[in-house]
Amino acid sequence: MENTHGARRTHLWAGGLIGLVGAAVALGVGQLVAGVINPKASPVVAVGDAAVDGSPAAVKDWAIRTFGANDKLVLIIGIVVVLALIAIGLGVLARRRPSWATAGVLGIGLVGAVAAMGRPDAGPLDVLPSVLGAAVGAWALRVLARRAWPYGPATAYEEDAGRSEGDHEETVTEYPQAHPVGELDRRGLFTGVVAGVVVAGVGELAGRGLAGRLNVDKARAGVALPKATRPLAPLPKGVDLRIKDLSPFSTPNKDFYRVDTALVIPQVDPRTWTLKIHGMVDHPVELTFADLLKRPLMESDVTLACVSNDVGGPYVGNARWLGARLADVLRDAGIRSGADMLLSTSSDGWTCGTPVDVVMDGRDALLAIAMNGETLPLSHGFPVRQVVPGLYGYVSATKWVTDIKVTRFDQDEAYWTPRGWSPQGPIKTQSRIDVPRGSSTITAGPTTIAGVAWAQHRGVDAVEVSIDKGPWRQARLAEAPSPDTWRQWVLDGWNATPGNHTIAVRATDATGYTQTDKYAPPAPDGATGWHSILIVVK
Ligand SMILES: Nc1nc2c(c(=O)[nH]1)N[C@H]1C(S)=C(S)[C@@H](COP(=O)(O)O)O[C@H]1N2
Ligand SMILES: [Mo]
Repeated sequence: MENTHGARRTHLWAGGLIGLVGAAVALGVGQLVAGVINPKASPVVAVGDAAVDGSPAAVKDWAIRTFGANDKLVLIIGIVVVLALIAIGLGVLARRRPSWATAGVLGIGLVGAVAAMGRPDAGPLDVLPSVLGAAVGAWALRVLARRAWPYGPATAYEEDAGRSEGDHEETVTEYPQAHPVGELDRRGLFTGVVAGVVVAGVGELAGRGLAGRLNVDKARAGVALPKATRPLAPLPKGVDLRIKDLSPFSTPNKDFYRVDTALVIPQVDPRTWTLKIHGMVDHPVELTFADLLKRPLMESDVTLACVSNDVGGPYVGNARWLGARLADVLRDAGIRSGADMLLSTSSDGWTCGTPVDVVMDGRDALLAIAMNGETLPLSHGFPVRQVVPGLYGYVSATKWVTDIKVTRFDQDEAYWTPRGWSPQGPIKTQSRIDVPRGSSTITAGPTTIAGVAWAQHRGVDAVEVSIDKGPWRQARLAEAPSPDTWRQWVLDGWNATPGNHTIAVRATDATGYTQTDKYAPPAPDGATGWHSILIVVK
Protein backbone atom coordinates (compact mmCIF):
# COMPACT_ATOMS: atom_id res chain seq x y z
CA MET A 1 0.00 0.00 0.00
CA GLU A 2 1.26 3.47 -0.91
CA ASN A 3 1.43 6.29 1.55
CA THR A 4 0.26 9.81 0.79
CA HIS A 5 3.73 10.81 -0.16
CA GLY A 6 4.06 7.84 -2.54
CA ALA A 7 0.85 8.80 -4.26
CA ARG A 8 2.50 11.91 -5.57
CA ARG A 9 5.20 9.89 -7.29
CA THR A 10 4.76 9.97 -11.01
CA HIS A 11 5.04 6.23 -11.77
CA LEU A 12 6.33 6.89 -15.26
CA TRP A 13 6.92 3.18 -15.83
CA ALA A 14 3.21 2.43 -15.32
CA GLY A 15 2.33 5.13 -17.84
CA GLY A 16 4.77 3.68 -20.36
CA LEU A 17 3.40 0.21 -19.77
CA ILE A 18 -0.24 1.14 -20.39
CA GLY A 19 0.90 3.04 -23.50
CA LEU A 20 2.58 -0.09 -24.86
CA VAL A 21 -0.42 -2.28 -24.04
CA GLY A 22 -2.81 0.24 -25.62
CA ALA A 23 -0.68 0.22 -28.79
CA ALA A 24 -0.62 -3.58 -28.81
CA VAL A 25 -4.42 -3.63 -28.55
CA ALA A 26 -4.63 -1.11 -31.43
CA LEU A 27 -2.32 -3.20 -33.63
CA GLY A 28 -4.08 -6.46 -32.70
CA VAL A 29 -7.48 -5.04 -33.62
CA GLY A 30 -5.97 -3.51 -36.78
CA GLN A 31 -4.53 -6.89 -37.77
CA LEU A 32 -7.87 -8.59 -37.11
CA VAL A 33 -9.81 -6.10 -39.25
CA ALA A 34 -7.12 -6.30 -41.96
CA GLY A 35 -7.47 -10.07 -41.90
CA VAL A 36 -11.13 -9.66 -42.79
CA ILE A 37 -10.70 -6.88 -45.34
CA ASN A 38 -7.21 -6.93 -46.86
CA PRO A 39 -3.92 -8.06 -45.26
CA LYS A 40 -2.02 -5.26 -46.99
CA ALA A 41 -4.20 -2.68 -45.18
CA SER A 42 -2.81 -3.75 -41.79
CA PRO A 43 -1.49 -0.54 -40.19
CA VAL A 44 2.18 -1.51 -39.92
CA VAL A 45 2.28 -2.94 -43.44
CA ALA A 46 0.48 0.10 -44.88
CA VAL A 47 2.90 2.51 -43.19
CA GLY A 48 5.81 0.33 -44.30
CA ASP A 49 4.56 0.31 -47.89
CA ALA A 50 4.20 4.08 -47.81
CA ALA A 51 7.73 4.34 -46.43
CA VAL A 52 9.05 2.13 -49.24
CA ASP A 53 7.26 4.12 -51.94
CA GLY A 54 7.94 7.50 -50.39
CA SER A 55 11.58 7.16 -49.43
CA PRO A 56 14.20 8.58 -51.80
CA ALA A 57 15.86 6.17 -54.22
CA ALA A 58 19.19 6.66 -52.44
CA VAL A 59 17.69 5.42 -49.16
CA LYS A 60 16.16 2.37 -50.83
CA ASP A 61 19.45 1.67 -52.54
CA TRP A 62 21.30 1.90 -49.31
CA ALA A 63 18.75 -0.35 -47.58
CA ILE A 64 19.02 -3.02 -50.28
CA ARG A 65 22.81 -2.87 -50.15
CA THR A 66 23.06 -2.84 -46.37
CA PHE A 67 20.35 -5.26 -45.34
CA GLY A 68 19.99 -7.30 -48.53
CA ALA A 69 17.03 -9.64 -48.42
CA ASN A 70 16.33 -8.54 -44.82
CA ASP A 71 15.60 -4.93 -45.84
CA LYS A 72 11.84 -5.41 -45.36
CA LEU A 73 12.19 -7.03 -41.95
CA VAL A 74 14.46 -4.19 -40.82
CA LEU A 75 11.89 -1.65 -42.00
CA ILE A 76 9.05 -3.36 -40.11
CA ILE A 77 11.16 -3.58 -36.95
CA GLY A 78 12.03 0.10 -37.32
CA ILE A 79 8.36 1.06 -37.61
CA VAL A 80 7.41 -1.03 -34.57
CA VAL A 81 10.22 0.53 -32.49
CA VAL A 82 9.16 4.08 -33.42
CA LEU A 83 5.55 3.18 -32.67
CA ALA A 84 6.55 1.72 -29.28
CA LEU A 85 8.40 4.91 -28.32
CA ILE A 86 5.40 7.05 -29.28
CA ALA A 87 3.12 4.66 -27.37
CA ILE A 88 5.23 4.99 -24.21
CA GLY A 89 4.99 8.78 -24.49
CA LEU A 90 1.23 8.69 -24.99
CA GLY A 91 0.83 6.29 -22.07
CA VAL A 92 2.68 8.65 -19.74
CA LEU A 93 0.47 11.47 -21.04
CA ALA A 94 -2.68 9.40 -20.52
CA ARG A 95 -2.46 9.71 -16.74
CA ARG A 96 -2.76 13.46 -16.51
CA ARG A 97 -4.02 14.52 -19.92
CA PRO A 98 -6.21 11.63 -21.09
CA SER A 99 -7.84 13.59 -23.89
CA TRP A 100 -4.45 14.58 -25.34
CA ALA A 101 -3.37 10.95 -25.28
CA THR A 102 -6.63 9.95 -27.03
CA ALA A 103 -6.03 12.60 -29.68
CA GLY A 104 -2.48 11.29 -30.12
CA VAL A 105 -3.63 7.69 -30.63
CA LEU A 106 -6.29 8.76 -33.13
CA GLY A 107 -3.67 10.86 -34.93
CA ILE A 108 -1.42 7.80 -35.34
CA GLY A 109 -4.45 5.89 -36.64
CA LEU A 110 -4.98 8.64 -39.19
CA VAL A 111 -1.38 8.22 -40.40
CA GLY A 112 -2.04 4.51 -40.88
CA ALA A 113 -5.31 5.20 -42.71
CA VAL A 114 -3.70 7.72 -45.06
CA ALA A 115 -0.88 5.25 -45.76
CA ALA A 116 -3.39 2.47 -46.47
CA MET A 117 -5.35 4.70 -48.86
CA GLY A 118 -2.16 5.73 -50.65
CA ARG A 119 -1.64 2.21 -51.99
CA PRO A 120 -2.23 1.94 -55.72
CA ASP A 121 -4.68 -0.95 -55.27
CA ALA A 122 -6.42 0.49 -52.20
CA GLY A 123 -10.16 0.14 -51.69
CA PRO A 124 -12.25 2.46 -49.48
CA LEU A 125 -12.51 -0.20 -46.75
CA ASP A 126 -8.73 -0.18 -46.35
CA VAL A 127 -8.95 2.72 -43.86
CA LEU A 128 -10.85 0.52 -41.40
CA PRO A 129 -7.96 -1.48 -39.88
CA SER A 130 -6.15 1.72 -38.85
CA VAL A 131 -9.28 3.66 -37.84
CA LEU A 132 -10.90 0.88 -35.83
CA GLY A 133 -7.55 -0.19 -34.36
CA ALA A 134 -6.84 3.37 -33.20
CA ALA A 135 -10.37 3.83 -31.80
CA VAL A 136 -10.20 0.63 -29.75
CA GLY A 137 -6.59 1.41 -28.76
CA ALA A 138 -7.58 4.88 -27.51
CA TRP A 139 -10.46 3.41 -25.53
CA ALA A 140 -8.18 0.71 -24.08
CA LEU A 141 -5.68 3.35 -22.99
CA ARG A 142 -8.38 5.27 -21.08
CA VAL A 143 -9.65 2.10 -19.41
CA LEU A 144 -6.10 1.14 -18.41
CA ALA A 145 -5.40 4.61 -17.04
CA ARG A 146 -8.59 4.48 -14.96
CA ARG A 147 -7.69 1.04 -13.62
CA ALA A 148 -4.15 2.09 -12.74
CA TRP A 149 -5.20 5.32 -11.04
CA PRO A 150 -8.76 4.69 -9.87
CA TYR A 151 -8.60 7.51 -7.30
CA GLY A 152 -8.01 10.18 -9.86
CA PRO A 153 -4.91 11.60 -11.52
CA ALA A 154 -2.19 13.10 -9.39
CA THR A 155 -2.88 16.64 -10.52
CA ALA A 156 -6.38 16.41 -8.99
CA TYR A 157 -4.87 15.59 -5.60
CA GLU A 158 -5.64 18.94 -4.04
CA GLU A 159 -8.92 19.63 -5.82
CA ASP A 160 -10.75 16.41 -5.48
CA ALA A 161 -10.06 14.74 -2.17
CA GLY A 162 -13.53 13.34 -1.55
CA ARG A 163 -13.93 11.17 -4.59
CA SER A 164 -12.85 7.87 -3.03
CA GLU A 165 -14.82 5.78 -0.59
CA GLY A 166 -18.20 7.39 -1.17
CA ASP A 167 -19.71 5.67 1.92
CA HIS A 168 -17.53 7.58 4.29
CA GLU A 169 -17.90 10.93 2.68
CA GLU A 170 -18.59 12.62 5.98
CA THR A 171 -15.54 11.30 7.75
CA VAL A 172 -12.84 11.53 5.09
CA THR A 173 -12.31 15.20 5.70
CA GLU A 174 -11.14 14.46 9.22
CA TYR A 175 -8.97 11.38 8.71
CA PRO A 176 -6.34 10.48 6.19
CA GLN A 177 -7.91 8.71 3.26
CA ALA A 178 -7.47 4.96 2.79
CA HIS A 179 -6.68 5.63 -0.88
CA PRO A 180 -5.15 8.98 -1.56
CA VAL A 181 -5.92 10.56 -4.90
CA GLY A 182 -3.27 9.67 -7.46
CA GLU A 183 -2.35 6.38 -5.80
CA LEU A 184 -1.32 3.62 -8.16
CA ASP A 185 -3.57 0.56 -7.99
CA ARG A 186 -1.09 -2.15 -8.89
CA ARG A 187 -3.69 -4.90 -8.95
CA GLY A 188 -6.00 -2.92 -11.25
CA LEU A 189 -3.06 -2.10 -13.51
CA PHE A 190 -1.94 -5.72 -13.60
CA THR A 191 -5.33 -7.18 -14.48
CA GLY A 192 -5.88 -4.47 -17.09
CA VAL A 193 -2.51 -5.16 -18.69
CA VAL A 194 -3.19 -8.91 -18.80
CA ALA A 195 -6.59 -8.33 -20.39
CA GLY A 196 -5.05 -5.95 -22.92
CA VAL A 197 -2.27 -8.37 -23.85
CA VAL A 198 -4.83 -11.16 -24.33
CA VAL A 199 -6.99 -8.97 -26.60
CA ALA A 200 -3.91 -7.91 -28.60
CA GLY A 201 -2.66 -11.48 -28.96
CA VAL A 202 -6.03 -12.89 -30.00
CA GLY A 203 -6.49 -10.08 -32.54
CA GLU A 204 -3.04 -10.64 -33.99
CA LEU A 205 -3.40 -14.41 -34.28
CA ALA A 206 -6.98 -14.35 -35.57
CA GLY A 207 -6.03 -11.65 -38.09
CA ARG A 208 -3.15 -13.73 -39.38
CA GLY A 209 -5.35 -16.79 -39.57
CA LEU A 210 -7.97 -14.91 -41.57
CA ALA A 211 -5.29 -13.48 -43.89
CA GLY A 212 -4.08 -17.03 -44.42
CA ARG A 213 -7.40 -18.09 -45.92
CA LEU A 214 -6.43 -15.98 -48.96
CA ASN A 215 -3.22 -17.93 -49.13
CA VAL A 216 -2.60 -19.16 -52.65
CA ASP A 217 -0.04 -21.80 -51.69
CA LYS A 218 -2.65 -24.47 -52.23
CA ALA A 219 -3.66 -23.11 -55.61
CA ARG A 220 0.00 -23.04 -56.59
CA ALA A 221 0.50 -26.64 -55.50
CA GLY A 222 -2.52 -27.57 -57.64
CA VAL A 223 -1.11 -26.15 -60.87
CA ALA A 224 -0.39 -28.95 -63.34
CA LEU A 225 2.58 -27.60 -65.25
CA PRO A 226 2.33 -28.41 -68.96
CA LYS A 227 5.41 -29.69 -70.74
CA ALA A 228 7.20 -27.26 -73.01
CA THR A 229 6.02 -27.35 -76.62
CA ARG A 230 9.65 -26.70 -77.46
CA PRO A 231 11.67 -28.31 -74.66
CA LEU A 232 15.33 -27.42 -74.29
CA ALA A 233 18.00 -30.08 -74.17
CA PRO A 234 19.29 -30.70 -70.66
CA LEU A 235 22.18 -28.42 -69.77
CA PRO A 236 25.55 -29.70 -70.94
CA LYS A 237 27.85 -30.77 -68.10
CA GLY A 238 30.37 -28.19 -69.22
CA VAL A 239 28.31 -25.24 -67.99
CA ASP A 240 29.30 -25.94 -64.42
CA LEU A 241 32.94 -26.14 -63.34
CA ARG A 242 31.83 -27.54 -59.97
CA ILE A 243 34.23 -25.49 -57.94
CA LYS A 244 33.54 -25.16 -54.24
CA ASP A 245 32.02 -21.76 -53.32
CA LEU A 246 31.65 -20.76 -56.99
CA SER A 247 28.04 -19.76 -57.84
CA PRO A 248 26.45 -22.81 -59.48
CA PHE A 249 25.41 -22.27 -63.11
CA SER A 250 21.75 -22.85 -62.18
CA THR A 251 20.71 -20.88 -59.13
CA PRO A 252 18.33 -22.97 -56.99
CA ASN A 253 15.00 -21.17 -56.49
CA LYS A 254 15.50 -21.00 -52.74
CA ASP A 255 18.82 -19.17 -53.22
CA PHE A 256 17.62 -16.87 -56.01
CA TYR A 257 17.91 -13.20 -55.06
CA ARG A 258 14.67 -11.37 -54.45
CA VAL A 259 14.23 -7.67 -55.10
CA ASP A 260 10.85 -5.93 -55.10
CA THR A 261 8.87 -3.23 -53.34
CA ALA A 262 6.30 -5.64 -51.85
CA LEU A 263 6.25 -5.87 -48.03
CA VAL A 264 3.67 -8.63 -48.16
CA ILE A 265 4.14 -11.06 -51.02
CA PRO A 266 1.16 -10.55 -53.36
CA GLN A 267 -1.27 -13.47 -53.17
CA VAL A 268 -2.62 -13.80 -56.68
CA ASP A 269 -5.14 -16.56 -57.26
CA PRO A 270 -4.48 -18.19 -60.64
CA ARG A 271 -8.21 -18.94 -61.02
CA THR A 272 -9.05 -15.24 -61.08
CA TRP A 273 -5.78 -13.92 -62.58
CA THR A 274 -6.03 -12.20 -65.93
CA LEU A 275 -3.57 -10.29 -68.07
CA LYS A 276 -5.00 -7.34 -69.97
CA ILE A 277 -3.13 -6.05 -72.99
CA HIS A 278 -4.43 -2.70 -74.16
CA GLY A 279 -3.43 0.81 -75.23
CA MET A 280 -1.90 1.25 -78.69
CA VAL A 281 -3.18 -2.09 -80.02
CA ASP A 282 -5.71 -3.10 -82.69
CA HIS A 283 -7.51 -5.68 -80.52
CA PRO A 284 -7.20 -5.47 -76.72
CA VAL A 285 -6.61 -8.94 -75.26
CA GLU A 286 -7.49 -10.41 -71.89
CA LEU A 287 -5.84 -13.74 -71.06
CA THR A 288 -6.73 -16.10 -68.23
CA PHE A 289 -4.19 -18.45 -66.68
CA ALA A 290 -5.86 -21.35 -68.51
CA ASP A 291 -5.53 -19.44 -71.81
CA LEU A 292 -1.84 -18.93 -71.13
CA LEU A 293 -1.21 -22.62 -70.37
CA LYS A 294 -2.82 -23.55 -73.69
CA ARG A 295 -0.40 -21.41 -75.69
CA PRO A 296 2.85 -22.84 -77.06
CA LEU A 297 5.27 -22.90 -74.16
CA MET A 298 9.03 -22.68 -74.47
CA GLU A 299 11.95 -23.09 -72.12
CA SER A 300 14.82 -20.65 -71.90
CA ASP A 301 17.91 -20.24 -69.74
CA VAL A 302 18.10 -16.60 -68.71
CA THR A 303 20.21 -14.82 -66.12
CA LEU A 304 18.37 -12.04 -64.26
CA ALA A 305 20.30 -9.12 -62.83
CA CYS A 306 19.30 -6.17 -60.68
CA VAL A 307 20.39 -2.65 -61.54
CA SER A 308 20.95 -1.95 -57.81
CA ASN A 309 23.87 -4.35 -57.79
CA ASP A 310 27.12 -2.65 -57.04
CA VAL A 311 30.23 -4.01 -58.79
CA GLY A 312 30.68 -7.56 -57.47
CA GLY A 313 27.20 -7.54 -55.91
CA PRO A 314 24.95 -10.53 -55.22
CA TYR A 315 21.70 -9.63 -57.06
CA VAL A 316 22.12 -11.84 -60.08
CA GLY A 317 20.92 -15.39 -60.67
CA ASN A 318 20.31 -17.85 -63.45
CA ALA A 319 17.29 -20.09 -64.03
CA ARG A 320 15.55 -22.18 -66.68
CA TRP A 321 12.21 -20.47 -67.28
CA LEU A 322 9.09 -21.93 -68.89
CA GLY A 323 6.61 -19.57 -70.49
CA ALA A 324 4.74 -18.23 -73.47
CA ARG A 325 6.41 -15.89 -75.90
CA LEU A 326 5.43 -12.33 -75.04
CA ALA A 327 5.97 -11.25 -78.67
CA ASP A 328 3.33 -13.75 -79.92
CA VAL A 329 0.76 -12.48 -77.43
CA LEU A 330 1.51 -8.90 -78.44
CA ARG A 331 1.23 -9.82 -82.13
CA ASP A 332 -2.27 -11.20 -81.44
CA ALA A 333 -3.19 -7.82 -79.98
CA GLY A 334 -1.59 -6.00 -82.92
CA ILE A 335 0.82 -3.28 -81.83
CA ARG A 336 0.13 0.04 -83.53
CA SER A 337 2.97 1.92 -85.15
CA GLY A 338 4.54 4.59 -82.97
CA ALA A 339 4.31 2.52 -79.79
CA ASP A 340 7.73 2.03 -78.22
CA MET A 341 6.98 1.06 -74.59
CA LEU A 342 5.26 -1.77 -72.75
CA LEU A 343 4.10 -0.40 -69.42
CA SER A 344 3.48 -3.51 -67.35
CA THR A 345 1.78 -3.40 -63.95
CA SER A 346 1.82 -5.95 -61.13
CA SER A 347 -1.14 -6.89 -58.97
CA ASP A 348 0.21 -4.54 -56.28
CA GLY A 349 0.59 -1.59 -58.59
CA TRP A 350 4.34 -1.61 -59.33
CA THR A 351 5.07 -0.54 -62.91
CA CYS A 352 7.82 -1.27 -65.38
CA GLY A 353 8.65 0.17 -68.82
CA THR A 354 10.10 -2.20 -71.44
CA PRO A 355 11.12 -1.22 -74.98
CA VAL A 356 8.79 -2.78 -77.59
CA ASP A 357 11.62 -3.36 -80.09
CA VAL A 358 13.61 -5.42 -77.57
CA VAL A 359 10.66 -7.71 -76.82
CA MET A 360 9.82 -8.09 -80.54
CA ASP A 361 13.40 -8.70 -81.84
CA GLY A 362 13.21 -12.50 -81.54
CA ARG A 363 14.89 -12.99 -78.16
CA ASP A 364 13.22 -15.22 -75.56
CA ALA A 365 11.04 -12.60 -73.86
CA LEU A 366 8.58 -14.67 -71.84
CA LEU A 367 5.45 -14.56 -69.79
CA ALA A 368 6.95 -17.13 -67.43
CA ILE A 369 5.01 -19.59 -65.30
CA ALA A 370 7.81 -21.84 -64.04
CA MET A 371 11.37 -21.54 -62.79
CA ASN A 372 13.86 -24.41 -62.77
CA GLY A 373 11.12 -26.96 -63.39
CA GLU A 374 8.93 -25.74 -60.56
CA THR A 375 5.76 -23.62 -60.67
CA LEU A 376 6.85 -20.01 -60.15
CA PRO A 377 7.45 -19.43 -56.42
CA LEU A 378 5.15 -16.81 -54.85
CA SER A 379 8.10 -14.53 -54.14
CA HIS A 380 9.23 -14.70 -57.76
CA GLY A 381 5.90 -13.67 -59.26
CA PHE A 382 3.35 -16.49 -59.15
CA PRO A 383 1.32 -17.04 -61.23
CA VAL A 384 2.97 -15.11 -64.09
CA ARG A 385 5.98 -12.85 -64.51
CA GLN A 386 7.91 -11.32 -67.36
CA VAL A 387 11.46 -12.39 -68.21
CA VAL A 388 13.41 -10.50 -70.88
CA PRO A 389 17.05 -11.46 -71.46
CA GLY A 390 19.41 -8.48 -71.64
CA LEU A 391 17.46 -5.96 -69.56
CA TYR A 392 17.81 -5.21 -65.85
CA GLY A 393 14.90 -6.48 -63.78
CA TYR A 394 13.46 -3.03 -63.06
CA VAL A 395 12.69 -2.48 -66.76
CA SER A 396 11.68 -6.00 -67.71
CA ALA A 397 10.97 -8.62 -65.06
CA THR A 398 7.51 -7.67 -63.72
CA LYS A 399 6.36 -10.26 -61.17
CA TRP A 400 2.65 -10.85 -60.53
CA VAL A 401 2.02 -9.12 -63.87
CA THR A 402 -1.65 -8.35 -64.58
CA ASP A 403 -1.64 -5.53 -67.11
CA ILE A 404 0.40 -4.46 -70.12
CA LYS A 405 -0.34 -1.09 -71.67
CA VAL A 406 1.22 -0.56 -75.07
CA THR A 407 2.31 3.07 -75.03
CA ARG A 408 5.17 5.49 -75.59
CA PHE A 409 8.14 6.44 -73.39
CA ASP A 410 7.25 10.11 -73.93
CA GLN A 411 3.73 9.52 -72.60
CA ASP A 412 4.15 7.16 -69.65
CA GLU A 413 6.60 6.70 -66.81
CA ALA A 414 7.35 3.51 -64.83
CA TYR A 415 7.81 3.23 -61.04
CA TRP A 416 11.57 3.81 -60.82
CA THR A 417 11.87 6.60 -63.39
CA PRO A 418 10.76 9.53 -61.20
CA ARG A 419 12.90 8.00 -58.44
CA GLY A 420 16.14 8.66 -60.22
CA TRP A 421 16.63 5.61 -62.44
CA SER A 422 16.98 5.64 -66.21
CA PRO A 423 13.86 4.80 -68.27
CA GLN A 424 16.07 2.41 -70.30
CA GLY A 425 18.13 -0.32 -68.67
CA PRO A 426 20.16 -2.68 -70.87
CA ILE A 427 22.40 -4.90 -68.71
CA LYS A 428 26.04 -3.84 -68.65
CA THR A 429 28.83 -6.38 -69.12
CA GLN A 430 30.00 -7.47 -65.67
CA SER A 431 32.23 -10.02 -64.00
CA ARG A 432 32.60 -11.10 -60.39
CA ILE A 433 35.16 -13.03 -58.34
CA ASP A 434 33.48 -15.65 -56.12
CA VAL A 435 36.55 -17.66 -55.08
CA PRO A 436 38.50 -16.81 -53.02
CA ARG A 437 36.08 -14.64 -51.02
CA GLY A 438 37.04 -10.98 -50.83
CA SER A 439 38.87 -10.04 -47.60
CA SER A 440 39.44 -13.69 -46.70
CA THR A 441 42.62 -15.28 -45.46
CA ILE A 442 43.95 -18.27 -47.42
CA THR A 443 46.98 -20.50 -47.16
CA ALA A 444 49.95 -20.11 -49.49
CA GLY A 445 50.32 -22.43 -52.47
CA PRO A 446 48.44 -23.23 -55.68
CA THR A 447 45.13 -21.30 -55.58
CA THR A 448 42.03 -21.43 -57.75
CA ILE A 449 40.47 -18.09 -58.69
CA ALA A 450 36.95 -18.39 -60.10
CA GLY A 451 33.76 -16.47 -60.65
CA VAL A 452 30.97 -15.59 -63.05
CA ALA A 453 30.63 -13.05 -65.87
CA TRP A 454 27.53 -11.87 -67.71
CA ALA A 455 26.56 -9.79 -70.73
CA GLN A 456 23.04 -11.04 -71.43
CA HIS A 457 21.99 -11.39 -75.05
CA ARG A 458 25.47 -10.44 -76.24
CA GLY A 459 27.38 -13.24 -74.53
CA VAL A 460 30.72 -13.35 -72.72
CA ASP A 461 33.74 -13.99 -74.97
CA ALA A 462 36.65 -13.63 -72.58
CA VAL A 463 37.51 -13.10 -68.93
CA GLU A 464 40.87 -11.88 -67.69
CA VAL A 465 42.36 -11.72 -64.23
CA SER A 466 45.08 -9.44 -62.93
CA ILE A 467 46.93 -10.13 -59.69
CA ASP A 468 48.56 -7.23 -57.87
CA LYS A 469 48.02 -5.03 -60.94
CA GLY A 470 50.19 -7.41 -62.99
CA PRO A 471 49.52 -8.45 -66.61
CA TRP A 472 46.05 -9.70 -67.54
CA ARG A 473 45.83 -13.48 -67.67
CA GLN A 474 43.18 -15.32 -69.66
CA ALA A 475 40.73 -17.27 -67.53
CA ARG A 476 39.24 -20.53 -68.79
CA LEU A 477 35.53 -20.20 -69.59
CA ALA A 478 32.84 -22.76 -68.85
CA GLU A 479 30.31 -23.47 -71.59
CA ALA A 480 27.19 -21.34 -71.90
CA PRO A 481 24.00 -22.67 -73.54
CA SER A 482 23.16 -19.27 -75.04
CA PRO A 483 24.28 -15.65 -74.87
CA ASP A 484 21.44 -15.00 -72.40
CA THR A 485 23.14 -16.60 -69.40
CA TRP A 486 26.11 -15.87 -67.26
CA ARG A 487 29.29 -17.87 -67.70
CA GLN A 488 31.54 -19.35 -65.07
CA TRP A 489 35.29 -18.77 -65.38
CA VAL A 490 38.38 -20.06 -63.60
CA LEU A 491 42.06 -19.21 -63.42
CA ASP A 492 44.15 -22.16 -62.29
CA GLY A 493 47.76 -22.22 -61.35
CA TRP A 494 48.26 -19.10 -59.33
CA ASN A 495 50.88 -19.78 -56.71
CA ALA A 496 49.82 -17.62 -53.79
CA THR A 497 52.75 -16.26 -51.78
CA PRO A 498 52.42 -14.97 -48.19
CA GLY A 499 51.33 -11.35 -47.89
CA ASN A 500 48.45 -9.17 -49.09
CA HIS A 501 47.25 -9.48 -52.67
CA THR A 502 44.65 -7.81 -54.85
CA ILE A 503 42.83 -9.69 -57.57
CA ALA A 504 40.87 -7.89 -60.28
CA VAL A 505 38.70 -9.28 -63.08
CA ARG A 506 37.32 -7.92 -66.34
CA ALA A 507 35.17 -9.47 -69.06
CA THR A 508 34.91 -8.89 -72.78
CA ASP A 509 31.55 -9.48 -74.41
CA ALA A 510 30.78 -10.81 -77.89
CA THR A 511 30.55 -7.30 -79.33
CA GLY A 512 34.26 -6.92 -78.45
CA TYR A 513 33.58 -4.50 -75.61
CA THR A 514 35.88 -4.89 -72.58
CA GLN A 515 34.65 -3.69 -69.20
CA THR A 516 35.87 -0.23 -68.29
CA ASP A 517 37.79 0.26 -65.05
CA LYS A 518 35.96 3.57 -64.58
CA TYR A 519 33.69 3.15 -61.57
CA ALA A 520 30.05 4.20 -61.86
CA PRO A 521 27.52 3.65 -59.07
CA PRO A 522 24.32 1.63 -59.67
CA ALA A 523 22.11 4.70 -60.23
CA PRO A 524 20.87 5.69 -62.73
CA ASP A 525 21.47 2.79 -65.14
CA GLY A 526 23.83 0.20 -63.66
CA ALA A 527 27.29 0.10 -62.07
CA THR A 528 30.53 -0.16 -64.03
CA GLY A 529 34.08 -0.92 -62.98
CA TRP A 530 36.24 -3.96 -62.30
CA HIS A 531 35.49 -6.21 -59.37
CA SER A 532 38.61 -6.26 -57.27
CA ILE A 533 39.23 -8.07 -53.99
CA LEU A 534 41.90 -7.98 -51.33
CA ILE A 535 43.06 -11.24 -49.73
CA VAL A 536 45.58 -12.19 -47.11
CA VAL A 537 47.82 -15.20 -47.78
CA LYS A 538 49.44 -16.94 -44.81
N1 LIG B 1 5.86 -6.62 -59.17
C1 LIG B 1 7.17 -6.36 -59.12
N2 LIG B 1 7.99 -6.95 -60.01
C2 LIG B 1 9.31 -6.70 -59.97
C3 LIG B 1 9.86 -5.82 -59.02
C4 LIG B 1 8.97 -5.20 -58.10
O1 LIG B 1 9.37 -4.40 -57.24
N3 LIG B 1 7.63 -5.51 -58.18
N4 LIG B 1 11.22 -5.60 -59.01
C5 LIG B 1 11.97 -5.88 -60.22
C6 LIG B 1 13.39 -5.90 -60.00
S1 LIG B 1 14.11 -4.40 -59.62
C7 LIG B 1 14.15 -7.02 -60.18
S2 LIG B 1 15.83 -6.93 -60.16
C8 LIG B 1 13.51 -8.32 -60.41
C9 LIG B 1 13.99 -9.34 -59.41
O2 LIG B 1 13.34 -10.55 -59.62
P1 LIG B 1 13.45 -11.69 -58.52
O3 LIG B 1 13.01 -11.08 -57.21
O4 LIG B 1 12.61 -12.81 -58.98
O5 LIG B 1 14.90 -12.07 -58.45
O6 LIG B 1 12.11 -8.24 -60.32
C10 LIG B 1 11.52 -7.14 -60.93
N5 LIG B 1 10.11 -7.32 -60.89
MO1 LIG C 1 16.28 -4.66 -59.67
